[in-house]
Order: sequence, then structure tokens, then C-alpha cells
Amino acid sequence: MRAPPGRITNLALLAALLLAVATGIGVVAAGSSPGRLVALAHGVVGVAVVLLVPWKTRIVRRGLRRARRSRWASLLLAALASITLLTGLGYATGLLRSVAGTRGMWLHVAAALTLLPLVAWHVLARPARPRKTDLTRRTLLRAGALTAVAGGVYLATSSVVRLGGLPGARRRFTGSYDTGSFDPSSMPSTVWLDDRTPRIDPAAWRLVVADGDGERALSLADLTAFDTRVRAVLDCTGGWYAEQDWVGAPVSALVGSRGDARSLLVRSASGYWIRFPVGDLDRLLVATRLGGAPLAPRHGFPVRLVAPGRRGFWWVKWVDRIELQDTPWWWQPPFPVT
Ligand SMILES: Nc1nc2c(c(=O)[nH]1)N[C@H]1C(S)=C(S)[C@@H](COP(=O)(O)O)O[C@H]1N2
Ligand SMILES: [Mo]
Repeated sequence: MRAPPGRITNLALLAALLLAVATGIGVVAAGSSPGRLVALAHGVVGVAVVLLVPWKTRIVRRGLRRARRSRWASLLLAALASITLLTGLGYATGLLRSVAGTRGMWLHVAAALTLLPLVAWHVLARPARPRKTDLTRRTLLRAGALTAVAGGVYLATSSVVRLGGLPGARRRFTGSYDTGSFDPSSMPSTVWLDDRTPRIDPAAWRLVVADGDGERALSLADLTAFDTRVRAVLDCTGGWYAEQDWVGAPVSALVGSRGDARSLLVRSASGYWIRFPVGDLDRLLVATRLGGAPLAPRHGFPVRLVAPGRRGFWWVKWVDRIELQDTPWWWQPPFPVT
């Protein structure tokens, strides 16, 4: 394709970046199969950004010749964008799983989050204003061609990964790699942001259950009396997953009258909390055991939530209260804030 006018390239790049952010957030949220499509879209959008790089480079060269003082910010932006793309591609293929002991997925997300304010500044400082006349058949054809080529390159890359037996072929659709399945001692333990393992005295600890009938405090012995087994995949947005056998009490056996409740608030002794749609209730387990043994403190002792089909950040550790509420489940920050 002949190079489009610079303004069109800039607008295309901006559109691709916005899509990359939207689908990226989608992948972080996705825990079950329908999320596959979002992950696929994220990959294709990433390739589209790479395809736009040669055209953008021409614009950047012209800009640099003007030697503006803000050029350092622009170069930083370019560097962060490259890191985001390289760590994304590296983690997806498995060619670059970690850098200096830090998981590539984490670097990808961190670079992308740092990039966002810079992109916002860049768009404000050098606005590429769309014109009504941009929406020609030609532009649409170009956009279609770019999407098709990006899709083709994505498919070709994933075939190479599969046929070449690269580690990337063994990751889940979320991008995560198996780390310690059926071997709890080699399963990583993570916190979402800055949480800490609280010191808990199991004898004094209680799980408070609040529902339409009031509040009850259950002891650890009350909970270990249950032995429902659930095999489920814990998939952390940091890029690893582990399938394990969990044993504990089904939430549906602990809560009584549901009344008109719309959500279940699950709170940790650490202050961490998350709200589930009430429709999830029958799938949730308050786990007391992992792989046949009591939970390790770092994995949530005395009890932690098991939420099959949901990403790791829903699996609240060190649970001390579950409460049915009338509040809709989406009435919470899109991701936990601690
Ligand atoms: N209380 C609390 N529970 C939490 C978190 C946290 O920060 N605090 N992190 C969540 C995240 S992001 C993940 S991936 C899983 C990790 O579980 P693990 O440490 O047992 O592997 O716990 C979840 N439960
Ligand atoms: Mo996580």
C-alpha cells in the first residue's frame, strides 16, 4: 500500500491504540471462554499497530527535524510503545517470558499503563483533527485492508508458534502459562496491588455470613465440616495459571434466605473485597483445603474464595465476611483498589 497522508496514519494509530486499551482491559477481565474473542482482537490490534510503524516513522522523522523541546517526551513515548509491543509479543510467543525475573505479562501491562498518560499528552499537544472528508470509501478500504493484513499476520504468527512448538502454544487464551498445576507448593502467590498476608489466629477467627435471616459467625471447625471438592483454574492477570483441587463449603450451603439480594460482597480480613452477581452464588466455594492440605497463609489461610471461571483477583483470600446485598454487583470499581 502507498503511504497514506500523515494525518490519516496518526488517526489510524490513535484508533488502534484505543482499541488496544479497550481489548487489553477486556483480556484482564476475561476468565472464561467468551473472552477468547477479546484476546484474539487484542492480538490483531497489536499487529495492526506494528504494521503502522513504518508510516508513523516517516512522520516522526519529520517531527524530530523540527527539534522541539518536547521531543524527549516523544522519544520516551516511542520507547514505552516499543516495550509494550515487544513484551506483548514476547509473552504471547513465549520467546520472552521474563526480564530479570519479572514476568513479561506484568511488564507489558506496566509499560502500557505508563504509556497512556503520554499518549494523552501527545494527542492533546499535537492533535490530529479528523475531517468529515476523511470518511471516504478509500479510507474504509484502507482500514479494511489493514485489519485483514493484521489478521493474516496474527494467524501466521500463531501457526509458527504452534508448529514450531514454542512455549506460547501452551498458554491459555488469557495469555497465562501453567505454573504449578496440582502442585500447590510451586503455585505462585500474588496480591492484586499492595495487600499483605494478615496475621490470623484460627481459634479466634470467624467467618461472618450475613443474609436475609441476619448474621451468623462460623468457626473454622464449622467450615472444615464441609468437604465439597472443586477442581478449578486460578488464572492470575500477572500471566500464570494453576489448576488445583480445592475442598471447602459451597457458598450456597452457607447463605440462607436470598430474598431480593442482587449481589454477594466477599470481604477479606485484609480489607480487600469484591462483589459478585448473585447468579454466581451456586458456583462459589469457601475453600479450607488445597491439594489435600490446609491452606498456606500466603494462599489465604484459614479460608479463601474459589470462583471458577473468574480471574484470580475475584478469588478473595483470608475471607472473614460474606454478605448478601441489594446493591447490583457492578456497583464497585472495575478492578479492586488495594
Ligand atoms: N485479600 C486478597 N485476596 C486476593 C488478592 C489480594 O491482593 N488480597 N489477590 C488476588 C489475586 S490478583 C490473585 S491472582 C489470587 C492469587 O492467589 P494465590 O496467591 O493463592 O496464588 O488471589 C486473589 N485474592
Ligand atoms: Mo492476580
